[in-house]
Amino acid sequence: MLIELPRRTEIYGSVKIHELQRVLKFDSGGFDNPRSCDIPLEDIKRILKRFAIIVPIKDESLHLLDGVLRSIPFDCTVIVVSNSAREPQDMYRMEKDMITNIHTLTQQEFFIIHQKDPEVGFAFHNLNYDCILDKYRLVRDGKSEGMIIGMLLAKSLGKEYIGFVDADNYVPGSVREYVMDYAAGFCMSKTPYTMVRLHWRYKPKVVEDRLYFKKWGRVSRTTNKYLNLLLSISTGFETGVVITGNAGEHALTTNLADIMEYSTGYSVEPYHFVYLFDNFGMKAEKIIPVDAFNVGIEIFQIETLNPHLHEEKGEEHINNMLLGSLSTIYHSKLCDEYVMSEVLNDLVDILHSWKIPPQNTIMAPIGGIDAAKFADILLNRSETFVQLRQGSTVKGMIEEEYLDNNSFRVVQ
Ligand SMILES: Nc1nc2c(ncn2[C@@H]2O[C@H](COP(=O)(O)OP(=O)(O)O)[C@@H](O)[C@H]2O)c(=O)[nH]1
Ligand SMILES: [Mg+2]
Repeated sequence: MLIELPRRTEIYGSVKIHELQRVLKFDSGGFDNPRSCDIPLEDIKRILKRFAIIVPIKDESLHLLDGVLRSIPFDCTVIVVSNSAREPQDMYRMEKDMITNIHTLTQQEFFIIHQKDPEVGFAFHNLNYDCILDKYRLVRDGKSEGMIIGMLLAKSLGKEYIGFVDADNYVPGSVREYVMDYAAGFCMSKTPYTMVRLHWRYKPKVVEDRLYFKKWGRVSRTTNKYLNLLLSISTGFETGVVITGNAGEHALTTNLADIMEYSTGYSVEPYHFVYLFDNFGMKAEKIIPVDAFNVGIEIFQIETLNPHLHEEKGEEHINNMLLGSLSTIYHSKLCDEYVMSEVLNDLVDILHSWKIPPQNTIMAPIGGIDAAKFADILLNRSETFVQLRQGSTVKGMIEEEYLDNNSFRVVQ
């Protein structure tokens, strides 16, 4: 892959944010030049083998999920975390059957789990991670909550890289690109604490019967503006370096995943920045973990060659995302009175009875959770956990199931 080198890098405390890098060619010829970096396919492949791709899903079309799953490179392990309805129609069972079929045909490694499985809640409680649970000791609704389940499973498999792709993508080829772009970012990084965030070249919309290749949405434009403002007021130098504040499509090293905190639902992505600014920036108060402080954290922002075409979820969804995103800004340690009043202006139509944006629930780092034990509890107790491994039997597999279903086990 041929990818542009970043023109500039902003350094904020221990956090390095690289400016946008464009993908120049998917397949390159091995010709380096001073403005770009040529990453051989073998290097990308080496990353893919140590990579888990998590697909969070809630009530999406099976057609879209099918395209997404079939386009994730074979070498990656895929972990689907579903919060789809179980009644009146059991959407989860349909997802599971479809994935099992893909596995049977391709032998790619898949793991599937349902977010509301009581045993997932039990496992978190058992491992002292109650911050993800509701009052019934079930995992709360929310994309971020699903992502954490997936990350623990990835860790239990010893994966070094964890990436996310949404299930509602209309263009399977773009999903393949996202994963390759993540891997390219990891090839360029110089620290074990790395995050790669994608920026769409275009997000096409239908406007008056024509496709309009839009570049920015309302939420991303606003979130980026404020994340840059936090940096600008903190350093005294204006910047526009952040362009991926709401990047649902992102990946990170397991080392970094272990030390991050996670904000609930859709606020998870902008909070990555806020958390890193607050805890690893120039005004950080506590110096833990020391290693990440010393070696530094790198953030790559890569512009995809493919456009991003996904389900439109409507105005209420957009407003919720905006509220969740700007709440992370409002409650950041870096936010001063000027930024607060600007945020309140932007949220004036959305705040309803609240005077200030309600603080998002923040979940603690997952580094302290015993991921092997988490997976073990699911393996032994969960009804929804399915492991579909490459051509091998798995622990406790029932012989008839193996013969009938060609190497998969439904733990029931
Ligand atoms: N596991 C899980 N996935 C979710 C949840 N809510 C949304 N998702 C999935 O997260 C992905 C992104 O959500 P989407 O609504 O498309 O948000 P947007 O693309 O950022 O506007 C999609 O694949 C959703 O199906 C949830 O509560 N749990
Ligand atoms: Mg979407």
